[in-house]
Amino acid sequence: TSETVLASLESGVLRLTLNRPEKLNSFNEEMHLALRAQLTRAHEEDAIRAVLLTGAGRGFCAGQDLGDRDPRKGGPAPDLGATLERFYNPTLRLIRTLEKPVICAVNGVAAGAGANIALACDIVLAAKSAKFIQAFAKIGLIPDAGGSWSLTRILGEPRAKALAMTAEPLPAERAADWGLIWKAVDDADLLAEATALATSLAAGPTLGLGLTKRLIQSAAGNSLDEQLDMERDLQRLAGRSADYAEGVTAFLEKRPARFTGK
Ligand code: T3D
Repeated sequence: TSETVLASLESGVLRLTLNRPEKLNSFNEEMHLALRAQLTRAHEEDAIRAVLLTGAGRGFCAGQDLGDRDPRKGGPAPDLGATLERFYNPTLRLIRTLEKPVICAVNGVAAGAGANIALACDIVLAAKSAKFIQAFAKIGLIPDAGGSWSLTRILGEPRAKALAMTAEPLPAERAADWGLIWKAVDDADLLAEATALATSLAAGPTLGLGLTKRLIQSAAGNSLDEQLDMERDLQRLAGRSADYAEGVTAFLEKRPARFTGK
């Protein structure tokens, strides 16, 4: 366990709080490994049926801790390709391949890889005061942590390029208007609203929600025929789940469904 990521499990929701507030929750190696360990746990434990990711203090995450990249300390230039492969890319893949809902509550500024980790989550809520900043251009880097992929797919090239090249902060409400996130909410309501959403999803048909995630993430890379085949195959799986039987029974008995996630 590490203090850099606070973890608690309640009502099926694994709440993960990035916790280096004095550095706006920027990533050092310890926080990377702690987050990865928790996401791995979310893959493995059946009791975890949703993940809620947020940040401690006034920021969500300011990306890489640049104190760990200080060129004035001397030595050869770092191999940032290697650090992406070792630290950021596994985290991105763990979020995208987790077949359970991942909710992100962006409580404040989300910059660099911090912004793009938020955008990799399934449902993103942001405090109205939060901003998304593709900060990379300010320090001569390129958008990473999946940002070049997600921004382009969600927003298209014109907005993706302008955000990435100018590093202009994108306020939460505009991010919601552009369809980059699910919604912007009043700061005071963010955590309660995100927790309620995560709790409700954690009580949902986890297997079906996981297959839904897989299906929707495949759509952009598939033809309609491929996607129809995939819908057929995954609906076959969903149709064999206990939660489908329970959902239909509950409907016919005019009562709320009691899903087990299987
Ligand atoms: O290296 C690799 O492995 C490759 C991967 C790269 C991925 C990346 O994410 S590259 C992008 C790195 N991130 C940035 O460039 C963002 C840097 N931060 C900022 O531009 C600003 O802090 C913000 C716009 C995010 C917020 O501004 P503001 O004015 O609200 O806060 P602040 O005063 O700048 O920051 C508060 C404190 O957090 C401050 O410390 P201090 O002066 O109070 O002791 C600041 O230095 C610290 N902080 C913020 N971001 C980082 C950071 N310290 C280290 N690294 C940071 N990224």
